[in-house]
Amino acid sequence: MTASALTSAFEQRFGAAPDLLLRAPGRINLIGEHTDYNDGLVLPAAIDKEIRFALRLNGTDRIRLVALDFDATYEVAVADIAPLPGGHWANYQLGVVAGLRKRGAQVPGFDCAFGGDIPSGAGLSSSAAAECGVAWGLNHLLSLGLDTMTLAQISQMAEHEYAKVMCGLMDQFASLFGRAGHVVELDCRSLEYAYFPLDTTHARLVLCNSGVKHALGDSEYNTRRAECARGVEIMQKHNPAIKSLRDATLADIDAAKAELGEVVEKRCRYVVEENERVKELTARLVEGKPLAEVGELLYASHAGLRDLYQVSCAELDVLEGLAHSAPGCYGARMMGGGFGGCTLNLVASDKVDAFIDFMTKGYQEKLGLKLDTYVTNLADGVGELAG
Ligand code: GAF
Repeated sequence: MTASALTSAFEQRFGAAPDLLLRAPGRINLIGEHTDYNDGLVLPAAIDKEIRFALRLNGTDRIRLVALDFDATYEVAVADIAPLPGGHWANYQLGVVAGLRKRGAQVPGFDCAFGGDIPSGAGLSSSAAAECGVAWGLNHLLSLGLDTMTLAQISQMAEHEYAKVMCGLMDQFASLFGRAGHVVELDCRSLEYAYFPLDTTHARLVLCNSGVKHALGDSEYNTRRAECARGVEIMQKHNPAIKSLRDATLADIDAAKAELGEVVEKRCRYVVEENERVKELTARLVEGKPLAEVGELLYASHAGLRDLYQVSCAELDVLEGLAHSAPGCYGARMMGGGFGGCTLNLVASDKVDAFIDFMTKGYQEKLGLKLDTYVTNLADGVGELAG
C-alpha cells in the first residue's frame, strides 16, 4: 500500500489526515532458533515485507483501530482495554498501549489504520511488526522518550500478556533494530548487539512458505519454554552457576542426564548446540568462509529443530529435504517458532530462478501443495514513512 493510498484510506475512515505514517518490518532469522528465551544468541534481520500504519491523536479517550487488509474495526476507551479472547487481531495494539501505560505513559485516544504485505502465519513475525509499529508511533507522537530497546520489550510483553505467547525478544528486536543489508546478532542476556553485512552479490536468502500453520504451534511453544526451564532447574543442582541454558555445556547435560529424562535432555542439547552454531556462523561470515560452510550450519540447525527440539513438521521437512538437491542451495532450515511457516534457504544469486522452479515442482509433486517463495532483501527497522 502506497503512502498516499494509506492516507486516503485513513481520511475516509476517520475524516481527518493522519499525524504520522510509519512502517514496521517483518523479520527473518539466519540462525539461533528458540535461543532467545534461553538468554542465548540470535542472528535475525528485518525484511522488505512490512506493515504500514497511519496514526493520529484524536482528542478523545477512545482508541479506534482499522485493519485495512481484512476490513475490520475495533474501538475501545483507553481506560477499558483488556486482552480480547479468541486470538483477536487488536490484542497486539492494545497490549502495547497497556505496556506503555504500565510504564507510566499517559496514552490519550488515537486513530490507527494499518495494512501490509507480511503473509500471516508464515513465521515472518507480522505480530511483532503490528506491536512495534504502534509502540514506535505512540512513542514518537507523544514524545515519550522511550529508547528503542524499551519499545522492543514493551512489544514483547504485549505478546505475553495480550496474545498469550511467551515469546523471547528476537522478533520485536529485529523489527525495531533492523538495518538494510545486514543481519544483527543479539545477545539476549546482555542485550548487546552487532551488525554484520550480508552481501547479496553471491547469495540470496530465499523463503519457501510451506503454506501451513499447525494449530499446536503456540501451545507447543510455551511447552518448550517450560521444558527448558525444567532443564535449568535440574542442572542447577549439579552446577549452581547455571542460571539459564546459556550457561550450560554438553558436559552439564551429560552429568544430569538421568534426572533430565529423554525429552528435557533433547531440548537442552539442542539449545546448547544452537548457541554454538550462532557463534560459528557469525565467525564464518566474518572470515568470509565459503558459503557452503555457512549453509551447512543451517542444515545442522534444521536437524536439531526436527530431531531434538521437535518443532518441525512434515511440510517443513519436505522443503528442507528438497533443498539438499536444489540448484544453487548452500543450506536450508525451518525458521521461527515452527509447526509451519517458512524455510530459509541460502541460494547462489545466479541460481535463484532455478532453485525456485525446482522447489515449487518438488513441493507440488511430493505433497500436492502450492509453494509461495520470497527472495528477501534485508531492510531497515521501524521508521517514519515518507508521505
Ligand atoms: C517465535 C518467537 F516469537 C521468538 O521469540 C523466538 O523464540 C522464535 O519463535 C524461535 O526462535 O518467533
